[in-house]
Amino acid sequence: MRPLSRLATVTLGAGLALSAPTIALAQEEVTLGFIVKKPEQAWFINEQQAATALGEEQGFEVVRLAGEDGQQVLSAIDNLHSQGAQGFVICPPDVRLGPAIMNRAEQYGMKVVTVDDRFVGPDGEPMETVPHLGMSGYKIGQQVGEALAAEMEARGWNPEEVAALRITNYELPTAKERTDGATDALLEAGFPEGNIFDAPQQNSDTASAFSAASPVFAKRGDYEHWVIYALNEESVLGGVRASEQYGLGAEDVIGVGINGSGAAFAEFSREAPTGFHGTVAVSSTMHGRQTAENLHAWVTEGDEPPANTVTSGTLMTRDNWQAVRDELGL
Ligand code: FCA
Repeated sequence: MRPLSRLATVTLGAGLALSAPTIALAQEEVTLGFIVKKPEQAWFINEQQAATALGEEQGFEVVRLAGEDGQQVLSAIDNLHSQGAQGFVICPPDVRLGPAIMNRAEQYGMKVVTVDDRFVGPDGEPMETVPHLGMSGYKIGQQVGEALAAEMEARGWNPEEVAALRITNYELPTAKERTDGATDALLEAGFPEGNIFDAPQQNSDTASAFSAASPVFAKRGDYEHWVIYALNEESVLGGVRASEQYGLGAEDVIGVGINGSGAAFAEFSREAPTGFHGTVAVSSTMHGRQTAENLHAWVTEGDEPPANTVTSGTLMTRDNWQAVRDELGL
């Protein structure tokens, strides 16, 4: 039952009309939106599919939408309203859109849950009133740094002669937490701070990372060995592709990403190894399913989800990726 038809008009004989509430909310059809910033990326495809699958099991509808910029997000919310949706899960294209998104959602009486990227309020702080589920960014970043240090050691590299390409995205708090965690773990393992070079990316995808990384390799041609890290594996792949353009081979590069999605599986499936050594995998299936479940319980039973849920990761490499994928239900 859609909100517009919630008040059914009952016609009584000679032109008399009565409006009466028809069906109670619990029996109503539930429609939830799932809006993502990068609908073409495997991570987000999987989240949306997992939410849809849960809806099929539990009898509610999930409308999957793209929100690649502020305008598209607001239109997506309007669209959801016209479909009678009671709420949506969102990974916003820019966390500072939080107040505008909440404003629109509240006009329609919709409930909102964020996934992956948490809204930031006008004061620059996370919007604590919007329930969130996302990675434990700093810890997962540390796992990346530890994996890089371990592989450098396994290859017998002298850290003094190794450069680190740190692809950054400081606009996005979870991204900063992740690269900070990786940096701290590298420093802890004795990596020289002066050998870390920044490549600020404009976005969170492979193309923006490639553009950011290329000039760094061009300028630092004196290093033969590189480690590469970023907020996600798509960006690390951009860095690895850029390193290949500068003639660096798989044996000269150690890239470790984050996510454990189709982008990493495709890389691990290549016949010859590349500089993409591994990725810290997190269950996008769980992120999609859990946020949809939380929102559904909120809409139907009034159970407000926890303010902030953080998830953990497992290192996935060419050697174990299929086993980790199965374990995480990916
Ligand atoms: C951010 C990144 C995604 C994924 C997600 C959990 O949104 O852009 O790649 O890592 O966090």
